[in-house]
Amino acid sequence: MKQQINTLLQETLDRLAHLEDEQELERLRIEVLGRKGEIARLFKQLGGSSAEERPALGKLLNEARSRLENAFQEAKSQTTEAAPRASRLDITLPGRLPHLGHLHPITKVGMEITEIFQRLGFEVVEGPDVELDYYNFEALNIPKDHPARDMQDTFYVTDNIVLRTHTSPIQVRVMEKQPPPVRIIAPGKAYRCDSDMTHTPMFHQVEGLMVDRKVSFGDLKGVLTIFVHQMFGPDVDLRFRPSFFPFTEPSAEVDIQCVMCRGAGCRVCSETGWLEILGSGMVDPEVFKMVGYDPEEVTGYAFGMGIERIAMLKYGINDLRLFFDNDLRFLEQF
Ligand code: 2U9
Repeated sequence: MKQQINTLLQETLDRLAHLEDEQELERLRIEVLGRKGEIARLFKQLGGSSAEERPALGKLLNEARSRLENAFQEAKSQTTEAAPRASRLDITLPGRLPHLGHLHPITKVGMEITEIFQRLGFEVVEGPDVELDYYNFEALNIPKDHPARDMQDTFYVTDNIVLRTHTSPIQVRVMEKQPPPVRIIAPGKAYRCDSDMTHTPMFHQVEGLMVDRKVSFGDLKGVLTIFVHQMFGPDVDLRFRPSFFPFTEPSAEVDIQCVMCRGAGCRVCSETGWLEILGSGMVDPEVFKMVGYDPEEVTGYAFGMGIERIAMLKYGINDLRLFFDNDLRFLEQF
């Protein structure tokens, strides 16, 4: 009987090592460890052995049973772990392509604007988003009681530090550092405490500045006309409409023919046929005095535009919030 126990143990372990699947494993378990299996049969047989032999044989049989139980347990855990993984893997499937991103439409339009001016000889300059009150307001001829300084419009960090409300302080810093001539383009973020359908607390601007002897309003009109034609197409009409800014005199806003109705009048242009795209003007002599330039010697023009607005008009987007939602269904169209 001892021989039978050892043979059963050895043969079963051997068969376990060569099993194909979980069903075969279960069949073998029932055959060996089941209620009417080989081990049960040997326990029955134990009753027929002599009283001297029985304790040793019983011990041997118990050990064989627990070794087999462990071996079956081990084999089962291996097949359940391995099988689903193997059946899930189809090596003939094509691989997944990595998702390629691209620049944000605001970044792209900002680059497109600055590149047009770079081709006209303007140099790109950047500056800090957190600014001194002096560079953001004082040096730009915006006095202490000017409405643009209202707590409602400006994010104050301290009494004399603000989040810049426009990128104009960049131009002030450049003029303070270098003598004329100056021909620069200043792109960047601007911040205003304003949030509704058409305003976000952070938005993007591109501003330009040209200073030299004998720079005229005619030069400003020429450069902005080239810009509009390169940005919106050579057939798009534009007009200069008188306006006011504390840092330019005279000042003008530029309108383009409505991109939706081509000037016929529609809801987008409030039936006027025109859309405002930027502000501009001749640099106020007071601004030149602040940076140490002689307004009798030099003149200059400046302009500024919101990138979100230009992007909305160029691509016919009617909701500003789309730029900030990060919804890939929108972003993937650019
Ligand atoms: C210096 C001198 C003059 C920059 C200018 C505007 C007109 C203008 C607005 C357009 C839409 C801001 O984004 S917006 O809300 N900008 O209308 N900006 S002239 O003039 C300067 C700048 C710097 C030293």
